[in-house]
Amino acid sequence: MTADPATPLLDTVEFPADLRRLAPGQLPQLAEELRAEMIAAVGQTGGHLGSGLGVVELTVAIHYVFNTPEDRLVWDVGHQAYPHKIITGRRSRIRTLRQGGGLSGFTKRSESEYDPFGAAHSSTSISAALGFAVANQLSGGTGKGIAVIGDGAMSAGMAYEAMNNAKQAGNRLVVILNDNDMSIAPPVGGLSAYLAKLVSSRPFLELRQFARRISRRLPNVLHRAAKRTDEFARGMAMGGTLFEELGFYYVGPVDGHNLDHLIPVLENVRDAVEGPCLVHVVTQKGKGYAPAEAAADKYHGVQKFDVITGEQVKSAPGAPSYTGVFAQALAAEAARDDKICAITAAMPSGTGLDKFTALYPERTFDVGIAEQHGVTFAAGLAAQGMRPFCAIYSTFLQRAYDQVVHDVAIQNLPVRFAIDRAGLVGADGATHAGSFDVTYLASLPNMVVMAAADEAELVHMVHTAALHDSGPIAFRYPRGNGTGVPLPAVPERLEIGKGRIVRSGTKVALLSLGTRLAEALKAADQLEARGLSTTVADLRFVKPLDEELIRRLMSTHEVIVTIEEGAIGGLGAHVLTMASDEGLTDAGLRIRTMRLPDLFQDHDAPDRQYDTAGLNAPHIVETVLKALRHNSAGVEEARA
Ligand SMILES: Cc1ncc(C[n+]2csc(CCOP(=O)(O)OP(=O)(O)O)c2C)c(N)n1
Repeated sequence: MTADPATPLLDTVEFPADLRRLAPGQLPQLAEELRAEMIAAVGQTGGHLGSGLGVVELTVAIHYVFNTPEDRLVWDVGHQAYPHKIITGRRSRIRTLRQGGGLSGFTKRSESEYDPFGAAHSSTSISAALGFAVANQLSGGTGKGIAVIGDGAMSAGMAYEAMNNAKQAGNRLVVILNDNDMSIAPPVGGLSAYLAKLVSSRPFLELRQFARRISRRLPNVLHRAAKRTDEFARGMAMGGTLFEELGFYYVGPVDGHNLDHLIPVLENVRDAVEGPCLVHVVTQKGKGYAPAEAAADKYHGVQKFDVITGEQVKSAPGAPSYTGVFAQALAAEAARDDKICAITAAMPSGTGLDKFTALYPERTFDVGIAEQHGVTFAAGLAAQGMRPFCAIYSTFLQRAYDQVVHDVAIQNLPVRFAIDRAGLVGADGATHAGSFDVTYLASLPNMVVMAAADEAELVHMVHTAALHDSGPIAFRYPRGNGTGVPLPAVPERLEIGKGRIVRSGTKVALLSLGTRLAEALKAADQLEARGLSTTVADLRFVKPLDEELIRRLMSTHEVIVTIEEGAIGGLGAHVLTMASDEGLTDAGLRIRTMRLPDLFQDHDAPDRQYDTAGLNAPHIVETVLKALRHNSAGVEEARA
């Protein structure tokens, strides 16, 4: 295709079919335009930057060579898929990324047929691509399953579980290992050292070398002996790769920014390889944008930024973040107790543990993207007398649920769970929301579950957890900044299972768990203004529940409303169960529960998310008025 030199090539490419009409020689220019478009868009929206920049050429090459969407392309995590979105019909909406009603920051099935599988949690791509490949095999479809997985994501056990089963897919499965030698932070562990060795011990693969190897792989009886000799020789020379041992044909390393190498290698993988194939592509995170190249970890995810300077928009100085307060409080505990140690699953900066590592490197463990291992590792540490804090986001702890139940709770081991990003998470959307931790933890025998109402409470909870040796204990706190309350100079040890009255009244009792307390207090002001005397309690614990306090409030108030930032099955369920077990509802007590709605809430601005969820002060007032059968003017209606 010859384009008008004045027209950017990217303007001629709305879908991969347009891309495939270009000559190979035009692809580098297209890649540069795609990179510039992505930088400009993320400058306006914020979001994931470094990972997408690193796969611009790879994105172009995959769509050029493979027959997407019939070939099912699965991006692991999906945070690197912005260039993919731009050339799969979504360029006109790319500046809506992560905004309410706009494009998701990850792949999403409902967005495009080019996103055959949604993601955001890592290391699922090989399993999903294998599913596509095998389904096609069974139904006679011709499409392949293609997984693009990063070296960080490759540290999770699930990737190996999938590879262990891959043989059945034959050559319908292609795994592209995108090795940029970075997770969000520098990668950890034996696998990353192994990949580095592979890359340094072999020259980048070019078509010529690949073709030589492929010819030896052809299924020709005459070549079998030679093939065996070749494999033997390769094994002797550089060791059979781990991936070969798992049944993959290993190709690489390939320079992931050189389209002259990438395209022919992928074409050969598409056409000539017999079994499942793993292409090891080496890329640079942040490629082509100097500030991101210079600090790949800082530009993994960004705020809006100035494209010329790379400077990110700073949020107004305000209260410290919950994450920062947690890290500081934990460091203070570790200073007085050398048994305290901390575990993160590849999120040292996200959990604040980077600061802890700086002080106590020998007591911090980054286990890689391996939440399951992290939890059982903590259980082992606890069983041997250490006091481990597992700092894992609510959403990622879901992956380690069996370990929480089987390895920690059943054995009643004192593992401390610091659960960050509990509740709604704004632009990261449904996949990252911490909606379920109270439900899945407070149903477990032995488990203590707390929720911090503000950052001062968080400090008390870290202290309480540090001193709690009799079994597992968890505390949850949200994304973002605290309320600005002063932090305690000396942390308090909270009495397990005891809440506190924050404001006393006589008619309505609002039972709050966690940071909706501020809205409950606002609602109490508005109810008082209507002449409805309101008590506000911060329960602090959902398990064990402060039954004595709740019983007292139930016997002295007309309406009880529970408020929490979690799904059904949390505080509301525990309070209702207690009330009905004790027959407290028999006398006509009105109990209402306010919680997250029964839906996966899309990405949006946090305040709008709370409005959608119905968890702001006006919703609380409305709920109370309805329960009292008042009309909106506050006048009591006749009871039915
Ligand atoms: C189960 C799970 N744990 C943690 C994360 C948070 N996370 C998002 S991207 C990422 C790093 C991924 O590294 P890699 O696969 O190498 O991709 P890159 O960003 O380097 O392209 C992590 C830890 C996640 N998405 N899923």
